[in-house]
Amino acid sequence: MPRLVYVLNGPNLNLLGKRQPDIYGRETLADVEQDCRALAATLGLELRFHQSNREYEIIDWIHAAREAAGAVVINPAAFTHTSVAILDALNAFDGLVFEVHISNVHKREEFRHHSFVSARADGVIAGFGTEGYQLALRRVATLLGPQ
Ligand code: DHK
Repeated sequence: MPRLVYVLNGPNLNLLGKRQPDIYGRETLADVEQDCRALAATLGLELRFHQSNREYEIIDWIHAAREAAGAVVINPAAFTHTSVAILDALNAFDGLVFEVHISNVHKREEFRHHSFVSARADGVIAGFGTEGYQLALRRVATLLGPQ
């Protein structure tokens, strides 16, 4: 399987580090990307790292991953709880899918307890802060095997 991984981030994550830092922490998305790229280099993974507030862009990136990537690591943010369209796109992708939430969504409002994406995900990480992205990348590397 290709060692290319799409790391996709949904709405409002562009404000990471500034919005509700008590819940999401003080690291920015640029910090997360930097940490992911440093780790990916040690794991022999190539990354495409994206964020959008628009559902269709996330769907288009998942479609692009179909042809090229071995895994998608996705924090769909609020689309987690609403988007059948992102679930359908992920169902059209044959590689590994890991769902990441920075916060522990199960400890929060009830509307955050349901995820459409979990029906497709090979694993779900919630409540590990931004470290969750790195845990997901480590799992991808484990499952893809040595370079
Ligand atoms: C991020 C969001 O923006 C919320 O809409 C989700 C998720 C939780 C997170 O914890 O990363 O409910």
